[in-house]
Amino acid sequence: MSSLIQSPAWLALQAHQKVLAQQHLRNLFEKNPQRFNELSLQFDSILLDFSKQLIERDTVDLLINLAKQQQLSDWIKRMFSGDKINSTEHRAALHVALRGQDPVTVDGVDVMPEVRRVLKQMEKFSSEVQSGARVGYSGKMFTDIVNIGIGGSDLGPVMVTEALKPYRLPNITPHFISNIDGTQLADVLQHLNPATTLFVVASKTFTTLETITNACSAREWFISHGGSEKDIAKHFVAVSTNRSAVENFGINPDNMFEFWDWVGGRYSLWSAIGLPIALTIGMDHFYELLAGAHAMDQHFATAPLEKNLPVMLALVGVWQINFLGTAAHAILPYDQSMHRFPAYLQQLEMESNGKRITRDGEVVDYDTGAIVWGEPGTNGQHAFYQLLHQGTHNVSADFLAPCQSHHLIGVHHFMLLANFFAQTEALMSGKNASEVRTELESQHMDAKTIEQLLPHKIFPGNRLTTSILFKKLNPHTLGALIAMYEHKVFVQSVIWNINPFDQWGVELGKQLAGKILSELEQNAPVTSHDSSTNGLIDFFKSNQ
Ligand code: G6Q
Repeated sequence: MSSLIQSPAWLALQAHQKVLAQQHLRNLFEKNPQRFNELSLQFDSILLDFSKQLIERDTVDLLINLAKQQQLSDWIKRMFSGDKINSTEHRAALHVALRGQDPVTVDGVDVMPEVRRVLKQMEKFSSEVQSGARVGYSGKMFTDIVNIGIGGSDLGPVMVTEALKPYRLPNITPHFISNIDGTQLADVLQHLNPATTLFVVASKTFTTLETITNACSAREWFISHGGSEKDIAKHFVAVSTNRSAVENFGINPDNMFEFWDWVGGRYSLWSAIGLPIALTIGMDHFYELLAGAHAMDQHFATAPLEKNLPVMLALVGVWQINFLGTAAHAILPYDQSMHRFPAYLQQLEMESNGKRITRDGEVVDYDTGAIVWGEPGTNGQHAFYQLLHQGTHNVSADFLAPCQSHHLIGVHHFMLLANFFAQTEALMSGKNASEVRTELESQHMDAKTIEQLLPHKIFPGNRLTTSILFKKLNPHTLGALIAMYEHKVFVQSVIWNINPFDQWGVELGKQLAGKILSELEQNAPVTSHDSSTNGLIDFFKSNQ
């Protein structure tokens, strides 16, 4: 058994769970009218309410003890000071420096002058594109930005440019090509004019198969649709840590925006990977996004653990996963513009904490990261909420919503939020047999039909949700929300003693396909794999 699950703080939580598991949230709310005040926190315009979790004040104290036992405060300091806490890759994890001001050193060198240099380069470039000082080969202004990247070099910019649509500048539209499936490339390019299209090839390594293949195909399309070799310098820029690979690809290094190995892919939207964001919403708004994240960083680094939003969000998650057996976690934004937020957090959480080996190289004997998925409300209500209300699996959920909408159309926003509040209340309280019976009797239903329907209409309740409300989805608030989740993931990794900053599972995928690609190109039947893989490859080849 690991020292974690034998530790005093862990055992105390296990004992506490046995008592609390007998309780129903509905009774906890009835017993304590102060529950919301005691179990919710605010920072800036963000309210975090975890009173609809199966938690009491004692639970918070016990979870804080666990965080202290795992030396959380030291780990936070280590991350902020540029320690190489990504131990398997011997790297710092310094995304906080990208939105910070204070000097931070890696290998004895202050990284901040470089951070500021690239921000200035992005500022100059994006303002030149937006003002028309930098134009395409025909002298016309750029109207379309195509970001070619995948995973961490795609999901952040996609999510942010969608979420901040109300802040988009007129006459510039972002597009994203990530999948190796040529369908996406064809779909995006068919509507574009090469003379007014700017390509951003975004890859930390500049070796990722999907991105390099898509970038080569985009270059061919550009040349075959009116551009020439010499125009490539005007229309293709790169964001990468790998200068020589960028040059080999044929992009002028003057058109390269650099970042550094201490920026993890899924933590990189704050770096030059955010260039499509700056091009789309303007650098001022990009700076506001950074400022929002920085404000959350400061809060995370300085607030007491029990008043700290990322810490409490993380500890509630640990409580759900390790003590209440809840493996699945839904992200449910009641804001259509946040429709890619669940996908973004899916990568952040599952790639960071989907680990089974501790920092000491041992196999864990407790659960780690949750299975994360989600859809915007109210769409999800008409799809998968059924399982949340009446299914057999334990599922927890974060509900997120802005108090103010950017689109004041009739009663839409009130109806949206009415659904948010109704769902979280219903998931918490459920509907018992006597309530269902009263409801059916009021519909003048006969006794036999009532008895038949009754079990189907009962809702057990006690379903765990956290509500996150914020004033308005602007760049500052979005920055703070993203940073809150980044730090949540980090806190959980500290509790579980795992490294959240590597991703060997992703690296495996990058190696495997290369070998099979050459087999697909040969005619002979394949025999080098298991019978299923051989059979599938041969079926594919015989159907070409
Ligand atoms: C993120 C992951 C992964 C990565 C992509 C793209 O943290 O490492 O999603 O971002 O595989 O990698 P490149 O940016 O190197 O092309």
